[in-house]
Amino acid sequence: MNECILLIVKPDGMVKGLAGHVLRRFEETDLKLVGARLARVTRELAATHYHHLRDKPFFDELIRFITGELHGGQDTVLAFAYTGEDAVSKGRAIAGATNPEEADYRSIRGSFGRVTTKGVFENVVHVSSDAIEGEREIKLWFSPDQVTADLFPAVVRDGRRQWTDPGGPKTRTGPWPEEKRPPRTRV
Ligand code: IDP
Ligand code: MG
Repeated sequence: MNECILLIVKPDGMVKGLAGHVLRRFEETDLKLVGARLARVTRELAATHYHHLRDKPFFDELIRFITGELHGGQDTVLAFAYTGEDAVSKGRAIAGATNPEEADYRSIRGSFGRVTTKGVFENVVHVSSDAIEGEREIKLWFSPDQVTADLFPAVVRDGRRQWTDPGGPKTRTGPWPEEKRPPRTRV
């Protein structure tokens, strides 16, 4: 099945100089790179991205991690959009299991991740967990003009191209928060 995924080199991967390694591993697949950007991770973007984990005890620490607070203020990450056959399973295999201690030692997380004493999994990369999340996340991190393929429907609104449905399909873990939707303007 053709799928889209978001890959992020998280702040720990950025400060450890692993961006090139991560990109190399993905270059070895047949997935097509359709978007790349250096993104600043604000608390709002982080909370929206990890919306499904908002009730977890480690949520605050996770937000501090992904915004770079735990890595010397590394507030930028590299974000990539890929598309291709079985992109989710291919990408997740390269990344490894969420918990670096349980990840295959040949995977990126198994090789370079760690569990901190505060219990955060510093696991170097993010890879979308399924195609629905892949769509939601790519729409969150990229505008239609920042990807080189027509991945999802887009419209011109307020003079610029935007995703027709910014949130994408609702996730299985809860509804898209209503307050995060940009207000619809009448033409
Ligand atoms: P995934 O990144 O493998 O898709 P998710 O469950 O979506 O895993 O969790 C997002 C991120 O939250 C993980 O990559 C990891 O950094 C962190 N995380 C998830 N579960 C735990 C946990 O039980 N303890 C600490 N950190 C966690
Ligand atoms: Mg996930």
